[in-house]
Amino acid sequence: MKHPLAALALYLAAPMAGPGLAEAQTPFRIVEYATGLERPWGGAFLPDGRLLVTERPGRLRLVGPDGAVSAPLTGVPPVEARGQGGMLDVALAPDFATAREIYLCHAMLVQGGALTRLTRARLAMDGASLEGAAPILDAAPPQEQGRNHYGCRIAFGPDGAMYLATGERQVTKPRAQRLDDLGGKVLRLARNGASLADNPHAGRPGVRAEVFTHGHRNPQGLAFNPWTGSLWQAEFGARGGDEVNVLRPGRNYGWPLVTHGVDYDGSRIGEGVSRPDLEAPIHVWTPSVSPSGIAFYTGDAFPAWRGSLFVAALNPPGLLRLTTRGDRVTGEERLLGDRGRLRTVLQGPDGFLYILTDEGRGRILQLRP
Ligand SMILES: [Ca+2]
Repeated sequence: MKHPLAALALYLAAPMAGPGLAEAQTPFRIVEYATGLERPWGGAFLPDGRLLVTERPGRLRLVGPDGAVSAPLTGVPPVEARGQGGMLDVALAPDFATAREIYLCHAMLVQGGALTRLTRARLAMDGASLEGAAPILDAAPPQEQGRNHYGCRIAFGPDGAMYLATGERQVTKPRAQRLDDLGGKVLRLARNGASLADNPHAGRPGVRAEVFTHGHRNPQGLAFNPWTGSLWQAEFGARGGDEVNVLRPGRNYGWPLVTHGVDYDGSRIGEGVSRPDLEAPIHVWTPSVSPSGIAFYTGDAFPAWRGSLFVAALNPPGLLRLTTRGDRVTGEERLLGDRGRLRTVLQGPDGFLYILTDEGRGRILQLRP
């Protein structure tokens, strides 16, 4: 599965612009950086430049700077790989260079059903295996029915805390509004998966103290804005109503009480699009784009893109570039509409963008000037 860059076709980008959408302003090339990955979902660059990437059926691999894909790592925990579940996100501890610690978010089958699980492990020095993989948090309660909406994105904050987005598991019972339930939330955690003493609901009886924000449907995008320090999040609505939110501690983001979308059969959900006591999204997509992973661009390779939030969209496929000012979205450009379903976007240490495609024969695309 070795793919030397020299042997790869280079494409001149000619993104199609839909009605009312801006043409691509910044020229870039698309390089097929790596291939042969089955439904890659999440990734993290190691300090040595290699990319640790998950495959949804339950694997982890390392992709070298030359695009060579390693054999699956050993010591990886089992996952529940049905429906939208599987091995989903991976993140490095902030002190990875010395601690070798990584975090995995994945679906897991336990007594009572399936849930979103956070697992901690160490990456062996040779990069071929995980050591000591152990679960540190289950987004309880598990659910017998359904294998969708796990959420499952991990982000570390400038405050040193670990944040985990969990889905509401697509049930009629509104889990997202229950504070004794870890589904449909963004959680704020210590490195061992425990809640932090200064969490917004700490010490409240009957409430899970891990909860940072609630009222989320299926959040798969989570990234700190490096300029404002705020935590940005993207989540799927039902039919329409996909959202970008700026998360404030203890706030309620509304699902399923308010949404800009409707149900898949066209029926109304909840009470309308907004309510004064519920947080409104800062950006909404109707019709849906199915936003998964997000990344702020801070690199030097594309100076015109600095300050943008990139969003990998599954359906219709594309890479969305949101221009921002402070904690606001000021514009949107749609790129890569013809490259298949896009699962997530990462900024590489070289300032290039790396995009994981959601395909059985999945690829990593590299955008470079
Ligand atoms: Ca909302």
